[in-house]
Amino acid sequence: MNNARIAEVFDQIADLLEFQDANPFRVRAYRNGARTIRDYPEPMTVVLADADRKLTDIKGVGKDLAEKVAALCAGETLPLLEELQSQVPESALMLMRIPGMGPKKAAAVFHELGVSTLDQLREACQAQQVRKLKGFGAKTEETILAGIGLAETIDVRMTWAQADQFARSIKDWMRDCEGVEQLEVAGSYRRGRDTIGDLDFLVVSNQPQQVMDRLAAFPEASLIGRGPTKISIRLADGLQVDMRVVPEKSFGAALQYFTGSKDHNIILRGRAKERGLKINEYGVFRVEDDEETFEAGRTEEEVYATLDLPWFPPELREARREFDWAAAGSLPELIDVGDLRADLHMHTTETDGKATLDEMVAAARKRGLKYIAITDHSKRVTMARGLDAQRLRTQWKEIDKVNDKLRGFRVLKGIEVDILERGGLDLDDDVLSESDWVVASIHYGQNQSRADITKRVVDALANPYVSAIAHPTGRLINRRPPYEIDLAAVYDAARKHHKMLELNANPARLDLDDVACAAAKSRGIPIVISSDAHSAEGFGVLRYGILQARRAGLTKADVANTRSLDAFLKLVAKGRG
Ligand code: DGT
Ligand code: CA
Ligand code: CA
Ligand code: ZN
Repeated sequence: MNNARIAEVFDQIADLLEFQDANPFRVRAYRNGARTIRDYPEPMTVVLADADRKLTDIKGVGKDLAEKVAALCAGETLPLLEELQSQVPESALMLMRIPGMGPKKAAAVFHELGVSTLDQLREACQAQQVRKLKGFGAKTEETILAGIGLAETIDVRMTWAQADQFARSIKDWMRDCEGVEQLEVAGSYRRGRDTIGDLDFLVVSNQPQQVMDRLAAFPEASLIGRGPTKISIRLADGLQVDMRVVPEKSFGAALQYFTGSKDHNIILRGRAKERGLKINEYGVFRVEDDEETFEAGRTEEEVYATLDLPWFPPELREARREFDWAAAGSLPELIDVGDLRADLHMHTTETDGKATLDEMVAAARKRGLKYIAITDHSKRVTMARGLDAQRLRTQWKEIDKVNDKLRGFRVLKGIEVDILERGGLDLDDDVLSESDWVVASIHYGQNQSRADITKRVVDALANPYVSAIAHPTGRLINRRPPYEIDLAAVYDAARKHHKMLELNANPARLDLDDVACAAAKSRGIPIVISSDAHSAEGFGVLRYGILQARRAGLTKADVANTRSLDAFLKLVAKGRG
């Protein structure tokens, strides 16, 4: 039972409670618990095994949640979950995954139209029955109809962060197998894609049977197929794991081949052919008069070298620009997590964060950051008890006091100001002008037209005090598609006003994504990689943001929060005119 799985169970309970119109505070307790545990840097099983620690010492985990975590880790099922599941048909759960739907609306179509499957819902939408329900309308009906397709493909791919937990537990499991000489995870996981279809393990060993037996014995897994040197299993959660066992002399070739991407490999095969060579998972071979001689295979470097290519960081192997860069000798030196000196988007207990200002500062310093910005929500976000001007100014006085005591670290006075549905910002310029840093974001009116949403964001960028747009497309992986937004217009506005765009590092957001970050970079727009932390552990997500930045080809210079405080503030000042 890993943290991702526990979080999923809690989210499921929250969904079911909400479907049944339960007390919102109860729902929120499970949602918050899910987020805390998902973000927590250590497995819950480790905390449980430590006699000196208690689960309830973790902020946001009360007695009730702690008992449930312990039960799940002990392999028990939760009576509450079973009870809720018996009351709601399984197919109805799919309904609430539809973008624009959520548990409340799902309950409405279920109770009032008797709809409990995606197909029935599609029919009801087509018959224009859904728009007649209270709280729905023609527009909502259209959104739902469009979202059904997405819901049907949901959960086919998991986020990188979820797959990472499984990759780690399999690595731990394989560590006890003596036959394993070397082990790597290849595929989309190694390339750092935002979502992962399956995990591809590669093992160097002279004892493939022993290695495969060990994987086959992974707890709760089922066998999909097995050959002389490869095996595929399915984990209890549905994730497929492929493993191939190769001899040492082929390791580099196999790692290269199974890291992909497929499109990158197709280009390599073409280059090999041009040189009278053949490349596959066993190595690079010279082909002469029907005879094949082994040229390279032990390391990826030597495989690439036979094709007159440099070694490519896996994140760049997408057949995008990497071969052009290699030809020009200008492969970018990709950013690393250690390059980050700051984090510029986070929340505290003043709104929906779980750690106080002091605790966030302590955690950031412990991580080695040099400066941070506190950006709690503004008042429009009522669910999070967003700040009005008065409460914000009070928080900033606290920040002044904290800064007075600190050496070599600075807390910037910030705010995540909401971009209102009708356009304009949730706080006036007079209070914004007293800040050090403002990120603006959309939380409401996400179903508006492309023209409306784009205008709201472009206008926000024109406000002199707004320095960056947070999570600019609003996507939530597997939950909500990006809103309709014309990113080209956003880039133009950011460039014109000398503003920055956020790469939100939350593994379910990763927004802007890699492609959009590369587009922003090509227009000279600085990117800020931010955690959007809601707890002291929340900074841990920064590495997921870094992976996407690397896939975008970003260097240290492309990311604003790698700069010294002075250089960063100069950049902010430029945008403030
Ligand atoms: P995923 O699992 O959908 O997230 O994406 P990948 O990239 O991990 O794809 P997967 O697991 O199907 O295969 C792993 C790698 O193996 C892939 O990136 C490249 C290589 N590969 C698989 N099938 C082919 C193929 O038909 N041709 C070539 N050239 N390479 C392949
Ligand atoms: Ca894969
Ligand atoms: Ca695979
Ligand atoms: Zn935020």
